[in-house]
Amino acid sequence: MKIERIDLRIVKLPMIRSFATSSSQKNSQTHILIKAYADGLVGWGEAASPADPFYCEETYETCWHLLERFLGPAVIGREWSTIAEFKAPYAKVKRNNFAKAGLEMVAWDLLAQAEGKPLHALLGGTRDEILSGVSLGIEADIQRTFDQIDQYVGEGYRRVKLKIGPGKDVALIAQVRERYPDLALMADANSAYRLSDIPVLKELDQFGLTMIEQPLAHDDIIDHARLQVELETPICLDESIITAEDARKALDLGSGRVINIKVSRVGGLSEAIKVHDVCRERGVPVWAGGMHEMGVGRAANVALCTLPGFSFPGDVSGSDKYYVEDIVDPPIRATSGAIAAPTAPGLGWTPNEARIEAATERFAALTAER
Ligand code: OSB
Ligand code: MG
Repeated sequence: MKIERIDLRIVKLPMIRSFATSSSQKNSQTHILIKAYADGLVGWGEAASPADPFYCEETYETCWHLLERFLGPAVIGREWSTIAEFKAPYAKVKRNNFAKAGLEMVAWDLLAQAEGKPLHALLGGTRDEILSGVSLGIEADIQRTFDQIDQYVGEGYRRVKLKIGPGKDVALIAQVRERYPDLALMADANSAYRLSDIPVLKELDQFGLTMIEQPLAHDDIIDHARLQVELETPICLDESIITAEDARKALDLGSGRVINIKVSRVGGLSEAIKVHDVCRERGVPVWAGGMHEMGVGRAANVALCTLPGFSFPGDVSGSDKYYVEDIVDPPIRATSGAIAAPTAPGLGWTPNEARIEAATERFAALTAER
């Protein structure tokens, strides 16, 4: 297989509703869609970096720079037949994982199409449907949170994740738990607390949360281990886990009991599988996080969730949870809180080129001659 040309597009889509975390607020998403031409096939990928460097250090502008200047040129015109061979020419590029994840996704899509298999089959998936939850942003008014929970639980989603932060935590969770005593509920702090907040975090123990995601610093696994011994609620790590080695070290230290695996954060599906495998060897459950991916990136998330270690519902919801109109056909649908793994070769959903074109803010074609 040889990639002859790569089209990069910055694509902006309005969201169904604005989404706030302890670190950012958004009513649209701007991601990079990557389309590559190889051996008569066309593969797609998505770099789902947020617009601002508040979740991690990347933005869509840094992803654009990496893809246009380094990652794209490194792979164009090179022969490869495995994902390891595809990645080798850019192995010396440090981090920039959202950009790498988007490019690697293209290679997986191409490989799956060449083999005539859906992506999940290529990854070693063992389920034909995946369990789906929803992640809800911080709202100014509790009624808006209740309305969303009513809607999504009514649609069958299997668990609800609420964003929390200092001052928007114990009282919020208490009200939600009182109204929904049996709901599978968890909280995500996006690294908003410090060890000195242990008293507040311990108060959350009374609400039977399935887990609390990334309470402490984005780059920490030491303090999380100190916190975990103080809490009954399992800690789930998100921002702190960038590689499978990070996962191994965190589990050795006892920094958490669950890991959220994001394809973007770890630099692609191949590293995501490694994180899954490290956790599975130790009997540690994982689930797939999301970055409000458009249909291309979410198709990759769906494929990942078919692996056997994905025992909790993920933040991989239907297209209509995120976007007025997604860029794939048909839209990704969750029915009774489950998304069926597709049977078509490759990513399994078809990018709608007219809709993508209409939402494109910047375009560049990379070829060997450039
Ligand atoms: O921390 O998991 C997170 C969205 C943007 C940035 C960080 C996070 C999130 C989500 C949304 O929680 C997950 C999704 O539904 O895609
Ligand atoms: Mg998170």
